Amino acid sequence: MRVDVVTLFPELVETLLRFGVTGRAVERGLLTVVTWDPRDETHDRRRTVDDRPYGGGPGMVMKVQPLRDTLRRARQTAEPCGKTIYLSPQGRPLNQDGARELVRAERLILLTGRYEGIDERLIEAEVDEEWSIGDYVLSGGELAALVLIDALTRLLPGALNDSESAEQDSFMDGLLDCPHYTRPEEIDGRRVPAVLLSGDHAAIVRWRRREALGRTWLRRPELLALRSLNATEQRLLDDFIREYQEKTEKAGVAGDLTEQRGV
Ligand code: 9D3
Repeated sequence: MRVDVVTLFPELVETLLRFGVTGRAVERGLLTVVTWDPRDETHDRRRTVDDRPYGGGPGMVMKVQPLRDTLRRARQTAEPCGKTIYLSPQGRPLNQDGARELVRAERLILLTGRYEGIDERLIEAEVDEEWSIGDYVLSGGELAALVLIDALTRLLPGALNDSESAEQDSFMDGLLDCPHYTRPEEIDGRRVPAVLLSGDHAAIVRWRRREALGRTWLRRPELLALRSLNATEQRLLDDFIREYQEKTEKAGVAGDLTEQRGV
């Protein structure tokens, strides 16, 4: 997969991608990232990349001409030119399903903004899709582009090693992870759950699934609503909930326990 990133901070993007899974994917030839700096497409002595907003007010808008010329140049360098994606708070919120959709592309061009953003007509004319990475305020689109590239890279065949891709076990898709433990067996009186020391592999698998379901129910109930549970999972979750309610001394109520949380 080839990703072109249009950014005022090309080094920021390049540096972070040198490490970890993304760095290895680049080494393995699975991922190519090319950066484009709109400042290189300016023609004035000051290399101006921002301009004042029509209507007034504080903040600047990215200057149109350097961005437009940069996009055109990026598209000319390789086939296919791919979709142009603008990272912005107004975009479609990225999640794992979205990442799975986007990774199917052979090539993407990511447009990142600074200041207050880019001219709306540039979005209309040059942008195919607008994506956000969540509802919080960043200082620019570069970190969002890096987050997106990282999520996509993990989905490229061959990017993860065997130990890393075990987590891709589709069974746990859409759920939070179970708790993890390593040595020693006891820390300040806190013991590793006995089942993990039992050597009973089937019991361990059941416990992990139960914990994943239970933690999702407790912390992110809306994720459970997006995912149907099979009979085994429903039983494990009911199990977790019953135990949780005993622990918290809340009386159990008859009926489907899952419905009590409105999911
Ligand atoms: C404080 C400025 N805000 C005025 C109400 C608007 C604003 C402009 C530009 C807020 C953030 C940004 C820069 N953000 C991005 O470029 C961005 C982003 C984000 O801030 N949050 C989540 N996803 C993304 S993708 C790109």
